[in-house]
Amino acid sequence: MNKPLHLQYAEGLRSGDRAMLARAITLTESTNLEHRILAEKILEAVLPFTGKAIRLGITGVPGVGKSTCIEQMGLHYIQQGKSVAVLAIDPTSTRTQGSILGDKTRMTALSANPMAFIRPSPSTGVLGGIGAHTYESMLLCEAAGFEVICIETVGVGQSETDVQKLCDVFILLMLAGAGDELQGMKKGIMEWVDILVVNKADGANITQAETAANVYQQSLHWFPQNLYAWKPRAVCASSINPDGIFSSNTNH
Ligand SMILES: Nc1nc2c(ncn2[C@@H]2O[C@H](COP(=O)(O)OP(=O)(O)OP(=O)(O)O)[C@@H](O)[C@H]2O)c(=O)[nH]1
Ligand SMILES: [Mg+2]
Repeated sequence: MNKPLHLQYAEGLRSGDRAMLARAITLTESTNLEHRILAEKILEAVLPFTGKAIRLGITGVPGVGKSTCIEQMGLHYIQQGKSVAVLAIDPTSTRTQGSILGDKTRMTALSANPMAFIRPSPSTGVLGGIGAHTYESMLLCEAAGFEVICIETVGVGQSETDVQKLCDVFILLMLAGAGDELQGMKKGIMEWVDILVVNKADGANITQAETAANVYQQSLHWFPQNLYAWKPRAVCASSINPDGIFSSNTNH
């Protein structure tokens, strides 16, 4: 007799079957009741195998360099022998439109790497909102053995509030000299930040970026330490440069 479908999925996931993982994520995003029931059964079956990944939330306004930064970080982790899953939440619209293709193509090196899995997700039309299905997708990736999970969101909506709760480390990308302090971000986002990155600190931008990082570091002092006594930090980075994220001049 065939195994129940949810156990077939669970086994497929555990054996690292990417197509099965992608299909399971699609089930969690579905508004169809049967799909949802199947998704819940799959999640229940794989739950003991979740919770071991490093969970990173990366946010910032469109174009700040989130995908580029994730690609560099992802490749860095892969070099250290860790597998990386990226869940990119597309704020623009449903699956057929928006920047989904852009995200995929921007992370070309990462998406071509067998140690990586990149999954763009819609932020609208999903049952339970972004928090619910992103959390479930993250658990599925963990069950499939991914050791680092990066969640990319645009820092302007409700999704960040949810995403930062799901993550071990919440990273906010900013640009130097882009005018308004928080660049159209949701108010209060600074309270959740673990690492504030002034990105694009390269070329003629370096000095300005360093000044901005200092200013942000000052303002971060005003926020209370989190539960783990981690002091939020503001650093500079250049995501287009492979050494621009982990080099010593970023103090990171
Ligand atoms: N000079 C410079 N350019 C960068 C850096 N990081 C990203 N870029 C460029 O900025 C543009 C946008 O980068 P993305 O990584 O796609 O930005 P994003 O925040 O993911 O954008 P959305 O997904 O549309 O919100 C691209 O042309 C990148 O090459 C950086 O550190 N320095
Ligand atoms: Mg992006």
